[in-house]
Amino acid sequence: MTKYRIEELLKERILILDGAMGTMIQRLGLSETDFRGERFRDHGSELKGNNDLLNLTKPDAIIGIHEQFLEAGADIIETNTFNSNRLSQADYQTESVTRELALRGAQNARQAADKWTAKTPDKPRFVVGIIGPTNRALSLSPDVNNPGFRAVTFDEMVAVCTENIGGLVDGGVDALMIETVFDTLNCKAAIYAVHNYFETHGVSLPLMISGTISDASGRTLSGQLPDAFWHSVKHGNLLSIGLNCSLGARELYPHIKGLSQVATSMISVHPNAGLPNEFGEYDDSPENMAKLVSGFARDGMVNIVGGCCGTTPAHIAAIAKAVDGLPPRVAPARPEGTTLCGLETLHITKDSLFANVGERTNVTGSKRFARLIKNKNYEKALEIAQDQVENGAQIVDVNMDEGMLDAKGEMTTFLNLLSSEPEIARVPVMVDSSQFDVIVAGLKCLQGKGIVNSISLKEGKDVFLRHAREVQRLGAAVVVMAFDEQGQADTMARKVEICTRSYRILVDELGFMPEDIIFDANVFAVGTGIDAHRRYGIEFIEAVREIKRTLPGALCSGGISNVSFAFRGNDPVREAINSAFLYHAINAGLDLGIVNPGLIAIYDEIPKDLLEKVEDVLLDRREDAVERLLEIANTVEGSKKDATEVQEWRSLNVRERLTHALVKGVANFVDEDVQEALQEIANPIEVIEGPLMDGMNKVGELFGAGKMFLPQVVKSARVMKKAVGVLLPYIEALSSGERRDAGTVLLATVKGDVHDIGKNIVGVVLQCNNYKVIDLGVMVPTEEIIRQAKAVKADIVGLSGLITPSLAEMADVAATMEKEGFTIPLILGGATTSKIHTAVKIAPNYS
Ligand code: THG
Repeated sequence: MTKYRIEELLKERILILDGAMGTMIQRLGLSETDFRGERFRDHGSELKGNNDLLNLTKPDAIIGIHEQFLEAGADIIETNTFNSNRLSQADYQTESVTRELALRGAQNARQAADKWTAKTPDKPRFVVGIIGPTNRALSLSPDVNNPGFRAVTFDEMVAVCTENIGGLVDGGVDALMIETVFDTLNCKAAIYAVHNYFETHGVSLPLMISGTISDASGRTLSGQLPDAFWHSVKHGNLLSIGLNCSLGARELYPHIKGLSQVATSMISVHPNAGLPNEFGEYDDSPENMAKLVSGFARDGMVNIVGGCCGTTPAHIAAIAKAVDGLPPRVAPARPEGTTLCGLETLHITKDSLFANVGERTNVTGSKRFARLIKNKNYEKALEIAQDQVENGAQIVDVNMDEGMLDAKGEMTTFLNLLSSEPEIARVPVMVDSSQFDVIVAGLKCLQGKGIVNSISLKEGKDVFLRHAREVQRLGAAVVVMAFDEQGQADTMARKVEICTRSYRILVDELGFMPEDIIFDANVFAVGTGIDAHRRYGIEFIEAVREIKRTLPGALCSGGISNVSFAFRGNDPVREAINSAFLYHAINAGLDLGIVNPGLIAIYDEIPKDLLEKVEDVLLDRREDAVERLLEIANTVEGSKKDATEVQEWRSLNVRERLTHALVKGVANFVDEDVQEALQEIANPIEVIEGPLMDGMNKVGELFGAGKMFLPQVVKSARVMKKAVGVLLPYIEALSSGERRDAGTVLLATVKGDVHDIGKNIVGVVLQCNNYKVIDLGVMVPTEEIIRQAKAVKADIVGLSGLITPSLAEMADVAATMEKEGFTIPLILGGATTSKIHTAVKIAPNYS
């Protein structure tokens, strides 16, 4: 059911947005006196260039421009309010008229639109109120020496937007558009302001968002990829999302395509008239631009099209004509699973096994992190976050709850610093605190879609609802603990009861997306010697199974290291308990877990006698389980165990040692072992194809069976890379002899994916076999692969990817190759690829 007229029309056809206001105003050649009018004759500072001021001082000029665009065929016109906010008006010392600028801007556009609706009643015209990005960024520091500094706060930005929104709504706009978003956090503040305004004023209008891409990196100024941008703002209940400005239509194509594939709202695009020439002018002709923009429509990617900088009524008329009769894009269905993001996206689906959350950036969970924060050594504290990400953490948990710390201040400082580290900010953040105001402070620093850890019914339903609503407005997923007015649940029945009640409240009363709910059924310590604790492991695992079965869409998580608290000080035993627990919990359906990513033993590698005793405790299998584990716990004590174990595996033969090093991710003996293997095998390629691939196959097998986790695989891959590095000079020496040309292979890791170790190894092997390999690197968009495949006359294209969304990218490359008339082989590889998926989903795209 549609709520607004504009929504109805968007189902029928592509709507036309107007062109650039700024360029049109420039053409009028107005003077300082014109800008001032009577009212600002004696204003203290220069006013020329304050285009929004013309809403008051030259309304007829503005209405005239609106009319020209309406005449050209625009269905939707944008108010002249790009800078009608206090921060931008401060440049002209005209802050005091901010609200009036927005109000009059809306009224001027309204007047023009109504006049044209009356003229052409079969073609109603709409006014969209423009909320500009302001001149400050919430995710970026203006001071290079102080990356944690911010020139504005989230709450200030909300207040600034609210004033703007109030004027626009009172002026009678039909919709709002948060435009030219260069920093997603600014946009999230604007969304917050819009929804808050609607709620407090009892109004509701469609909301549109249009971001801008800064440069060839294809990212926003604050570093996000377009799909991450969508997932960060989708909570805004949007009529449309799109891109405008910065680049011309040609350069925007792949980014609009990316957005179009993920966004379930309408898609808009209003590009510049090309890229600026050396004089800073936009000179793409109406015909050329119309051809490009109608190409978007022909490819089924857009619902709303128009122009930005440099576009005139002639451009809009040409675009309107070119898309006339072309069908509007049909949005994809909402995908199954949960998508979170930092600068890049993380999808958690039924098939994604398990996502690990790094626990180390927690002042109560790590003495070292606590000490660094207390000493304000943020640089080293950030390294802990970075180490976790390097070790495979897909999310980082941040907790600053400590009596002696200003938790709110530390959370803000640390998260602001973290946003300036692209290697860490890649991943989503889990804001962990028992104080809700600390959580809110944390969310106000995140441009991506993060996770709140946690809320619960502990203080009753009203508080729960209030907290949940705030989380929803700030666009985060939420961990809900199995905790209610009666306390923390420790039996399966109570855990399920509380989670079910929480689910019903969130979904039924607040319209919470089930996939944004993550239940934590409480991981408590086992092996404490207290009888009441004996079933803690089982109760958790069974609760997970039941929650996953009965509460559709919701995820399950847990603090894994809690389970082994009773064995503090004995890391090998803790590692074994944690890993065995994780293994069983994942089999029961656990989707994510808070872990120490550098310290998870491989389930299959836990010594059998230890595993048996650990599982006796975890699964409560024997009366004397704890005593028996304690008995052997002393014999597997830390240093002793490590020393003997080291000697043991070092006495294996060289092939077995290499396999062991790969599976365990031990890099320190790689050099000598590879050299020794080379003595034995002589041919470096056979070293790769023999013992090294044997090891990697074992890793693949264990990973596939859920007995190894991503952090461990990443470590293995690193060992492999090191081993290949040792062999490379030998391989090069080999192949420098006479060389037959076997053909050219173009390799790339597809867009959205950064994993390349496997692909690099394949490249080396191919080169050894006399292929010329051209490696395009990681995150390569379809267009680039196609362009290069043509340019280098590739004989084979090889695509690589490790994560689930890469599969869809591969299908896209295949379909595009078909469209472009390629007939050469396409080969695929990577952890998530499979024979069946390739046969069913990819092969049909490419004949
Ligand atoms: N559920 C949810 N959130 C949580 C937890 C949970 N957050 C915190 C915690 N539990 C998960 N994080 C940790 C972090 C560290 C440890 C355990 C759980 C840990 N630390 C070592 C110790 O205390 O022995 C510290 C050693 C050191 O100082 O380095 O075990 O359950 N939603």
